[in-house]
Amino acid sequence: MSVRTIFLASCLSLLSSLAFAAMPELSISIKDHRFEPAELQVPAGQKVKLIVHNLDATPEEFESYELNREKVIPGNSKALVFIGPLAPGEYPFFGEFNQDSAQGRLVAK
Ligand SMILES: [Cu+2]
Repeated sequence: MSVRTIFLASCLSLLSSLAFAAMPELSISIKDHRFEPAELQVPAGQKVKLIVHNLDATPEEFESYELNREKVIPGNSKALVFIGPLAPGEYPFFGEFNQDSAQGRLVAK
């Protein structure tokens, strides 16, 4: 094995251990065109898995300019949104199909 091969092998094992490291998982629901909870705390500096449960019968779109994410979630289903790593701060999001009521924010600490 060359030095380069050993280097690549150790990079690969590092990558796979990172991939299997527990990623913080958070759940949020959409009900009556509102997010519950409307504010979520997330750890700063880490990738986070957000599970968005749409309990309404109608589709909603999770959207955030600050997070650079948008995802349509059909009625009565769920979707995963991977977020971060985020700098500490506040990141508003909204439901694009019901912006009057569906408003929320992530607070990264
Ligand atoms: Cu959109």
